[in-house]
Formats: sequence, structure tokens, C-alpha cells
Amino acid sequence: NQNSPWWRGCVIYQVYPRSFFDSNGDGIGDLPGLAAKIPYIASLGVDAIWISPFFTSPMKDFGYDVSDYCDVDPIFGTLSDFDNVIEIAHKHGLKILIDQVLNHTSDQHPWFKESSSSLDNPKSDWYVWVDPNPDGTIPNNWLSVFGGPAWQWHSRRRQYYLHNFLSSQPDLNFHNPEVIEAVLDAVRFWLDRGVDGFRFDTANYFFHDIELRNNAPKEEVEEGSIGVRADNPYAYQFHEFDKSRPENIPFLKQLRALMDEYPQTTTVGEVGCDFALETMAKYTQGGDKLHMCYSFDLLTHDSSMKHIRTTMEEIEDGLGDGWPCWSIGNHDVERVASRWTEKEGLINHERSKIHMAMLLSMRGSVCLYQGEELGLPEAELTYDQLVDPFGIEFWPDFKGRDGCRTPMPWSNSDNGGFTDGKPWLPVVDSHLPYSAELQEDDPNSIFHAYKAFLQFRKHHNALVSGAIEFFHDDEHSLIFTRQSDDEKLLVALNTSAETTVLKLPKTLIKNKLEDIEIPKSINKGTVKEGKIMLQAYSIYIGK
Ligand code: TEU
Ligand code: CA
Repeated sequence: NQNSPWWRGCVIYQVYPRSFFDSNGDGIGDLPGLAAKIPYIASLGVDAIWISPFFTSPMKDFGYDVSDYCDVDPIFGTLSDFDNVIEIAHKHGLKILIDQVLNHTSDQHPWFKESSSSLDNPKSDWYVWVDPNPDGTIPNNWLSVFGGPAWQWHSRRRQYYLHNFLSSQPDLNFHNPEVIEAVLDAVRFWLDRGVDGFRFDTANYFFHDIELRNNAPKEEVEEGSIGVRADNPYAYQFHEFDKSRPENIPFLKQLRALMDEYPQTTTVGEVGCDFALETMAKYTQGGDKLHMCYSFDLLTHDSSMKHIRTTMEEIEDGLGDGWPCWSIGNHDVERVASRWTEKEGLINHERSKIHMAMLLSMRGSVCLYQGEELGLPEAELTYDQLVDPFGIEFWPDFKGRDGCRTPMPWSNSDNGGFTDGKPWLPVVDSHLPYSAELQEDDPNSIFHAYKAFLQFRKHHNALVSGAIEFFHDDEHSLIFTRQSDDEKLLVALNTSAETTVLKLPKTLIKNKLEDIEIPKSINKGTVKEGKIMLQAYSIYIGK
């Protein structure tokens, strides 16, 4: 549909700037480094770049702990380097989305320093300060995602403050209208600088229950979609009172009213909770809250096509005019090539290609995480190499997030060509054969499969924003259609090592689309006598 806004069905490339490209040899990726690689991102055929935080920060959570919302951390460059990123991206036809971490600040933020300085200062109510119980204990049973209680004692105020993440990431008090005004000012600052939108970190965490009621315990925990592992105590509560509060909705409306002053902008909210699909639908319906949301539903260990179908049907059920955004990898989870294809230490590249085709054929927008287009596996690191506090806390049950955050291998040379210095996290040897340079030269590479499929998707509205209907699923295969005003596509795919024969409803039979449109290495399906035969790791797309 010509009138559909650009973000409905867009493909967003997530850059984790510390690990993208280092321009000055200090071992840390930066904004000039990103600017230098924009042509590479553009060549993939995506629509937008989401840049993980590059704001002033003590880096306790590698930038997700902001100490100045309106400036660039010197490690990453300057505001004018950022202006340059926007300018180059726009020249290449790419939109720029930036991360906004509004739920909490760093404890080094001037707001927190002031707020924590006394019981009565102009910002005394900007964070969630609570007196201890008469016996000195913490206010309630809320837990931090990163381990331990969500309450930290502060000796100066002789009170506890709330932190859903690290104790150095105090939660702002969204019940205070001054806080709302201050965070909206930060958002406006970047809109005025020309960004095309935002990824809102922890978009369902902003408000907490003002009565501080206890969360109910949860007996059974499935390894699931909420984004925390089953061995994390955080998983053993229903998070009814510390997040996903109804009070969030009016704030999202205020945020949208601001966005609407800047036409053609968009927002993606991160939603992690037990009923994330429902929440995504709720947050994106009606055109007056967020534009898109993404959950952890495809960031789990369950790679079965059954799970994909269930997820898609469940969200479609209540979606209305809302819009989802999917990702199978980001800077918080084990890399998808390892998570979904590793067997006895081997990564299955052919299977990764089908996961890519599946992801890019679902209804919704898509976030690709840097290195996914190279099929990078999780980097194996030793405990001594870890820097992520989340990993250090839970090792070895959970190895943290460093393994998906190691630098991009650009070439098959020292440090993968990422830096002339010592990289902040190692570029592991096993990543060198995956380098962008080598894959650009190999027509059968995962990189080329991504590129070709992204091109293909761009030229088919049905894939970008058409309706979706499923006809078959099992562990390894799926049959579905995507339909827009101008066409109806049939998609069948097989993620297994075996040839699969599936019965096809007569009405669905279509003429196969050719290799010029779909990467040859995966376009290996045929239709005969009402049956579709899919070779190992292949797709069939018919029109
Ligand atoms: O992630 C939120 C987060 O930690 C979720 O993965 C969480 O597990 C889930 O919501 C629990 O239900 C974001 C960032 O992506 C991450 O890098 C930051 O560390 C975090 O927020 C804190 O800002
Ligand atoms: Ca640098």
C-alpha cells in the first residue's frame, strides 16, 4: 500500500556502537567509526539504523546508565560526530533511530546526585525513595532483573531507592509530573537534532505501583519469553506491581503527542513481561501510543516453527491496527546462530539462512542485530574476560551478554580489522572466517543471502505489510500466505536437514518465483500433484 507509513514493515539494523567500528585506535567503537561503515549498512538494503546508547555515561551497563541525556559520551565522539552520522545516513536513504533509556538514570546523573543529597531538595521526589520498615527491612519483595532485591539503601537519606536493574541505575519516579516533563524534554532535544525516531528501552517499566504492593510468587517457570532465564529468581514472580502498570498508558500517549509534532518519525518500545504479546498490541493500537513494540518471544531458545506460528497467531489475534516488530537477536541474548542452529559445536549456516527468510516473511517490522547478517556465532569467553555485570553475577549458569557483544569482524586480519588498538572485548579467532570482507567475495555466503532476500522483500508489499495466514506447521516447517492489495504470496519453508513433502491445499498452488528474486541457495522447492517438496534448508515462494 502506497499510503502505508514507512515504518510499517521496515527493517532496522541495530548497531551496538562500542563494537561496530573503532576510528581512533582506543579499542572502542565510536560514532565516526559508525559513519565510516554506513555505506556497508546501506548496501544490505535495510531502511533504518537503531543505535544503542552513546550518551554520557559511567558505562556500568555500557551506556544503558545515562548521566546526561543530551550529550555524547567522549568515548563515542561529540554531538557534531552524531550530526554527521545523521547526515551520512540520510544521504544513503537510511533513517536514524536512537535508544532512549528513560526508566532509570545513572546514579552519576546530576538529577540523582541532587535527589539523594537530602530529604528536601527540589528533586527529592524524582526517584522512588521509600522509608525502611520499622524493623529496618526493605519496603517489599520486588526484585532486580540483574539479581537481588530491587531496593538499595542510601545512607545519606536513610531510605531505600528502587532500581529494576543495577543499583547504579536508580528508577526515575514517573508519578512525578516534573520527571515526565524532563524526560520529554530529552526526547525533544534529539527530535530537534533530526533523528527519525527512538527505541524506548524497557517501555513497560516506567511506572511502579504507588502503593508498593508485593508481587505474587510464581511456582512454575517456563524457559520463556520474558527475557530472563528460568534460573533467575526474577522469573519466580508475577510482575504485576513493579512494571506493566496501567498508569503507563497515559504517559505513552503524551510521548506520542510529542512524536506527532515531528512527521514521519517512529518509535519502537521494548516490552518484556509475561503477557508481552498482549502488551505489544495494547501499546501500539489506536495510533496514539507507540508505533511498534518488540518482545522477547523470538529471542528464546525455542526455534521450532510451531513456536513461530503460535507467536504470530497470538499477536494477530488482538493486534487490530497495532504493529509488532520482531527480532531473533540483540545485544542481550546469545547470538541466534548458536541459539538456534548449533549442534555438537557446529553452526549450521544453511539453517541460519532459512531463519532469516522466515523472520523477513513474518508480519511486522524487523530488527536485525549487527553480525546477524554474517551468521556470527556466540563468542566463547572465559570468566576472566567478562565485563557485563549481569554475567558476572550469574556465571556459570548464565554467561552474560558479552558473548553477543564482541566486536564486528570486518576482515580476516588482526582484531578482525575492528581496531588498531586493543579491543574492549576480544575479537575471537573463530569469528575471523565470518568477516564481512570474506563474505562479500562469496556469492553463497549468509551475507549475500540476507542482501538478496532484503531486496526481494522490498519489492513485495505482501511481505512488507500484507495479512498473514497459516496453513501448516510442525517442528521444522511452515506454510503460510501473505496478502496485500496487489498480490498474494505463498511461502513454505523447511529448516530441517531432510527433504520434506507437505500436502498443499489446492487453492494455494502458485507459480514459483524465480532464482533471480530469491537467493538460489535456498530457493529449492517444487510443487507436484498437490504436494510441495522442500529440499533440506529451503524455501518455496509462489505467486
Ligand atoms: O533490557 C531490558 C532487560 O534487561 C530485559 O532483557 C529483561 O530481561 C526483561 O525485560 C525482563 O522481563 C534493556 C537493555 O536492552 C539492556 O541492555 C539493559 O541492560 C537494560 O534494559 C537496562 O537498561
Ligand atoms: Ca574509539
